[in-house]
Amino acid sequence: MMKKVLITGVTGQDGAFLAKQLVEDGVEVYGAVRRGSTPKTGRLRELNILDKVNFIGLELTEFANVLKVVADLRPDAIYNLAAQSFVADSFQHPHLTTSINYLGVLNILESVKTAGIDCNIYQASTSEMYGDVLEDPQSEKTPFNPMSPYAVAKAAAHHLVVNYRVAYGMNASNGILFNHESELRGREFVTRKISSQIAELAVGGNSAIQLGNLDSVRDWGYAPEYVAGMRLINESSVADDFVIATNQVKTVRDFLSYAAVVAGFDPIFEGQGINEKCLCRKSNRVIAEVNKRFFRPSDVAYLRGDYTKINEVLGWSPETSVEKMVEIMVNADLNRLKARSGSWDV
Ligand code: NAP
Ligand code: G4F
Repeated sequence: MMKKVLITGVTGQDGAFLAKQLVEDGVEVYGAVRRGSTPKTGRLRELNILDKVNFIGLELTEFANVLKVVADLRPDAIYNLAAQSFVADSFQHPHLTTSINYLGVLNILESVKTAGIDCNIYQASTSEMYGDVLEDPQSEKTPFNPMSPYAVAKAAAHHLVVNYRVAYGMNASNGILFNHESELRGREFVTRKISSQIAELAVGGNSAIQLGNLDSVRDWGYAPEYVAGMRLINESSVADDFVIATNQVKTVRDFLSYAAVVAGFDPIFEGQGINEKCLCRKSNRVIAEVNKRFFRPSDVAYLRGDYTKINEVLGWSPETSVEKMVEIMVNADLNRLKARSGSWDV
C-alpha cells in the first residue's frame, strides 16, 4: 500500500480526481504546484479535498528543485501528470511544451534515480503519440507517428521512461491514455468547450459556439475511471506500459449533437466544410459554426484504443458510455449556471 504520494499537475482534471481517490483511501497526498503562482484550486475545492492536499512548490523544469523535493519527501509513488496539455497551444509554444512535457519527465526520473529511493513512477503518456495512426485500433505495440510538438515531446518522454525501467530497473510505467473528459475538464478542450457553451446557450446566451474540425474522431472515456486505471498501473509491483481507452469512437459532430439534445435543442447540420453550421430545428437558432481559427497546422484525425492488455493484466475496463458522459458534463454546466443566477429555465 502506498502511504505517501506526490502528484505533479494536482490542480488539473486528472490530478484532482486522483487526489480525491487517494485521500479517500487514506493516502498522504502531496500536490506539486508551479512556483510563484497561486495554485488553481477550483477543482480540488469542487471535490471537497482542498484541505486534504499538502501543496509543495515545484518547478518541474529545474532539476535541482525536483531533486530536492523528491529527496526530502521520499514518496512511495509519483504520478507525473503536469504538462502543457493543450495540443493546439504546442504549435505556438513548442519550446515551453518540450521543456515541461519532456525535460520535466527526465528530471523526475533522474531525481528518483539520484535520490536512490524506492518509488514507483507513473508517466502520463497519451494516445496523441499515435498521431496519423499506423494501425487500427491502437495498442501498446502500435508505432508512434506524432503530429504535434506536444505529441513529439510526450513520445520522447515515453521512451525515456521505458529506458530508465530497462537500464536501471526502476518501477516506471507509462499509461497511454486516450482522451478522457469530465465535468472538471478544462474549457479549452473541445468536449468541455461544447458542454459549457451549450449550457450558456440553453439559458439564453446568444453566441454560437465556434469550432474547428467537426470530422475529428476520438475515443472518449470518463476521467475518474481512467484515474482508477492509473492507480492500478502505478500500484503494480511490475512496471509496464498500458493503453486505457473505451474502443468506441465518435466524431466532434456526434459529441456536439448529443450535447445539444441534453441541453434541450433539436440539432440539425447544414452546409459543408468551413460553411457547416449546427442549427436548432425548432427555433432555427445557430448553435455552432465552423471557424477556421480552430483548425490546427496538423491534426490527429482518428484515434481508437485497444485496452485488451490492461483488461487482462490488471482487470480494468471502461464503464461510462460517451452518451452518459455528455449528459453528466452538460448537466454539470447547467447546474453551475443555475447556482450562479439563482434560477434558469431551458
Ligand atoms: P490538465 O487539466 O491540463 O492539467 C495539467 C496540469 O499540469 C495542471 O495542474 C497544470 O497546472 C500543470 N502544469 C501545466 N504547466 C505546468 C508547468 N509549467 N509546471 C508545472 N505544472 C504545470 O491536464 P489533464 O487532462 O489533467 O491531463 C493530465 C496529464 O495527462 C497531462 O500530462 C496530459 O498531457 C496527459 N493526458 C491527458 C489526457 C486527457 O484526455 N485528459 C489524455 C492523455 C494524456 P496549473 O493548474 O498551474 O495550470
Ligand atoms: O479536445 P481536444 O483539444 O483534444 P486533443 O487534441 O485530442 O488532446 C487531448 O487528448 C489527448 C489524448 O489523445 C491528450 F494527450 C491531450 O493532453 C488532450 O487532453 O481536441 C480534440 C479534437 C481535435 O482533433 C481538434 O482539432 O477536436 C478537434 N476540435 C474541433 N474543434 C477542437 C475544436 N478542439 C478544440 N480544443 N477546440 C475546438 O474548437
